[in-house]
Amino acid sequence: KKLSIIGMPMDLGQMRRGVDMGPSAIRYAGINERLVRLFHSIEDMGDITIGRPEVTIDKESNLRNLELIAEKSELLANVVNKIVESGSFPLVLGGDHSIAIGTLAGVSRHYQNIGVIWYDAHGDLNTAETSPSGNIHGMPLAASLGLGHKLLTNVGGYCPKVKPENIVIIGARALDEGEKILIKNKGIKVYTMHEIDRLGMTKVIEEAIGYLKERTDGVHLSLDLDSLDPHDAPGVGTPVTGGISYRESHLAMEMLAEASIITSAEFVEVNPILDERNKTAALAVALMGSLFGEKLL
Ligand code: DIR
Ligand code: MN
Ligand code: MN
Ligand code: MN
Repeated sequence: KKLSIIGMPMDLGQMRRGVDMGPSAIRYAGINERLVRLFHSIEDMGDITIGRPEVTIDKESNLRNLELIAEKSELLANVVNKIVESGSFPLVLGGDHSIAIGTLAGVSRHYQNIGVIWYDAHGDLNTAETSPSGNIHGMPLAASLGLGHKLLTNVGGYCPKVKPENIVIIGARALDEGEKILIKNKGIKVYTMHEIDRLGMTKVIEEAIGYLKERTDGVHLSLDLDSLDPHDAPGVGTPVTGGISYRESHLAMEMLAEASIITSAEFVEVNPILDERNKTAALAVALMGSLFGEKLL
C-alpha cells in the first residue's frame, strides 16, 4: 500500500497565526521515518500553495476569507481526488480545520457513501448564521453536509459530500447552540467526553466501527488535535480543557488500524507557535503511527 502526504498550510479559517506552519512542524517531527516501515512507498507531494493573501471579510455573510478558502479548497480537492484515484492513501496535513472542506470534496467524489469520523473537541457544524466567530474552521462539517454558504458547500462542483447518518463525532465538549440543534435535527451520532468517560474508548470505537462499517464504502478520519487534552496537545488555537487522553487516542487509532476501515485521513490545527517544543506535532506523528498499524512487538 502506498501513502501520499499533502500539506495544506492554510490559516485563513481562524484568527491565530501559526497554524499555517503545521505541515512543516509535522514533517519536522519525523513523519517519514515513523511511517516508512508501514507502507510499500511514501510520496510527499509537498504543500498546496497558499501564499500570503490579505484578510478579507465577506460583506454579505461576514465570513472571514470566504473566497480564498473556497479557491484553495478546490486545489486541495483536486489533489486528494487524484491520490484516491491512483489507489494511494491520502494523508493531509493542516492547516486549520477549514481544510477539511477540500479534503472531503476530494475523497467523496470517489466514495458514493463516505463515512466520517470527526475527532474533535468541537462539532464544526456552524454556518454563517449560527457561528459566534465568523471563522470558517468552525464550519467544515456543516459545509460538507451541504449547509452554509454556497461557495463552501459547492467546492468540487457538487453537494453534499456526506450524509448526516454517516458521521460519527468523537471527543465533543464545546458545542455552540446552533450546532446542538443541528445534531438533534439531523440525528448525527456524537460521543461526547461524557460517553468516552462512561463507556471507555474501547466501547466507543467498537460502536463507531460497527456503525460505519455497515453503511459506508470508505471512512475519512478528520483529527483535530484539540480533541486531545491541552496537557498532551498544547499547540492548538482553541484548546478546551478535559479532553481525550494520549493513551485513549492511541487506543482509538490502534483499533481503527485493526479494523482497517480508514481510507483517508487529515491531522489539523497543529500550531507550532503555540506549542511546547513541537510536542503537538510529535503527538500527531505518533498517532499516525498507530493509525497505520505500528506495533511494539
Ligand atoms: C467555534 C470553534 N465553535 C467556532 N470551533 C473550532 O468558531 O465556530 N473547531 N475550534 O475546531
Ligand atoms: Mn499566515
Ligand atoms: Mn475542528
Ligand atoms: Mn476543534
